[in-house]
Amino acid sequence: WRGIATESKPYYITTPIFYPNAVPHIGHLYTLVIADILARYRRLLEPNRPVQFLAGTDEHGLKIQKAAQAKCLPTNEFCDQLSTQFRRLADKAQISNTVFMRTSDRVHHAAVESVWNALNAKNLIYKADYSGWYSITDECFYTPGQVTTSPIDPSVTISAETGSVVEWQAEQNYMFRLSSFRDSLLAHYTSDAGKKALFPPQHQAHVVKILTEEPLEDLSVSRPRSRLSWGVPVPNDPEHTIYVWFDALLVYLSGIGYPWGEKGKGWPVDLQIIGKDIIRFHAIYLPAILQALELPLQHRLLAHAHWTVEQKKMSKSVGNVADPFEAMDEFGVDVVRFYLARVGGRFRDDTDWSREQLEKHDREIQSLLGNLLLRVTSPKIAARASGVQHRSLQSVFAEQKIDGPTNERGRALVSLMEAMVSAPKTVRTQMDDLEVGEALDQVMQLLKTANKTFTDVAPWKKSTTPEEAYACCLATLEVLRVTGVCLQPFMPGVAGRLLDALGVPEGERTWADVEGEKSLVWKGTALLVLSSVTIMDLRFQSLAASE
Ligand code: ME8
Repeated sequence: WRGIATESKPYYITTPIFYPNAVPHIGHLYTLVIADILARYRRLLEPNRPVQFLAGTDEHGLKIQKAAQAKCLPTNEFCDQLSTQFRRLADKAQISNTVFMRTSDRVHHAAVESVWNALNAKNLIYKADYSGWYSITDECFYTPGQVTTSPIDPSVTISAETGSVVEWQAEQNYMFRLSSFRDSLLAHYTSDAGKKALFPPQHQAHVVKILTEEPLEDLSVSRPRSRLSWGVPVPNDPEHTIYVWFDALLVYLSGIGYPWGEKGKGWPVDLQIIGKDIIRFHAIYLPAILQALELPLQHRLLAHAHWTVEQKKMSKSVGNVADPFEAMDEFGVDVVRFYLARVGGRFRDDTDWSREQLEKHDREIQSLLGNLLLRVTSPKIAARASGVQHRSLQSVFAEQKIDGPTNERGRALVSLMEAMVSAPKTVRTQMDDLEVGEALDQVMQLLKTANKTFTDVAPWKKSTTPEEAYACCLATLEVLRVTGVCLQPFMPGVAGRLLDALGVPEGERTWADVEGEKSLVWKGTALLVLSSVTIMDLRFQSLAASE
């Protein structure tokens, strides 16, 4: 497929665009937070490379049309009201999206029309009689093999996969020649790059299975206007409206200015975050459309599992939802973000939303992070170490004031320093592998070690030498600086305040400031303290001086 140069293009990351048929719930916040963590991480890693981050609302289709009717509101007004709620959610949760796209926007309509015309010109769209089972909740047709009789009411037919009610419809539709792309999609997903395209890997195998075993039929991409009037009219045939998913998937193009002529401003997408419920649309339909347009495919797709309530998927249609605004008002934005990432960061299993767990995670931040900062900056501790001549950890160790190998306190400090020096690299590797939960685990583990070391070395005790107390404080402050930098993507507020308290300048909070040359380097039994630690040194000095 004709490529667009990807070097030095902005990093492009997206969330799904949500249906504004009801107010947002925790599931939507979760997807936004995961995408935001990865976007913020990318900015830390490559501070000079812009990140384009798209979120938005998917405003067309029968589901929205019906929801507006039920509220006796004009559809556009209904969408305005609810789209605002999704935007407010993103703002409140400190989501750093650079674009918030609504599919009702004229710019988006123009992009959809342009894609339609391009595919039509290639004879990839045709008109045909079509019949199938339509689900308004899922906004898609199912084949007879994909539906079953409802166990509750045998007169009702439901989707076997989602359980939503379906209705038989026979009509004239425009069809997209999806079937022609089966081989090229399969070739993509079995190529070296394509093998890594879906994460977690189980989805890769599943999509390959679908492409290998299921008949990939052409896709109905319009509905008669008599059934669906809320959407983009088919160019030159206003009696038909473009199918909501065909329209919605093109937001990833319209959101960065498609049609863009020769050079895209950021295409292809580097990373898309979606729920596992919409894999088929993103891993099969969108790549087929992109191949039809001769555009490069998305690089990676992260499909996460669901938040549940009593083991049932939290959903606007079911109404079993937890309110993200309430949670953030009560616990604070950072605590909710932390909980979503810590519990939901493995993406593989569904998780029940639990207030108790939220409280537990709130306490975890307090005890591991808040208390450590309080302990290390307490006047009593500062007084103990303040008599030590100001110098780097390296010299304290080098002068053998601390006996690393034989003294228990020395050993504890040495192993804390080792853990601290290796943590950023491990965290980076895990973030690059999209193992967000593992990465956060690693940071919390380092904080645990630091807390334990502080207790073991006990700088407040007379039996601990002033040199040991001094080294313990410096090492702890350095751990706080490193974890503060690493935690910025997860808890921008808490991490920012921590780094402020430590006196770390705004311009020294990138990944390069904690990993590599600028960070501490542990060599044998000597610690080479580079410029970044001097900041901690000075901070500690000024804390001690102010007592
Ligand atoms: O599907 N747990 O919109 P939607 C985790 N408009 N994530 C959840 C969730 C849950 N219980 N419930 C929803 C649509 N989500 C289409 C998308 S994209 C071109 C069009 C999240 O409002 C998750 O990301 O039903 C899921 O994929 C998305 O919200 C579905 O939102």
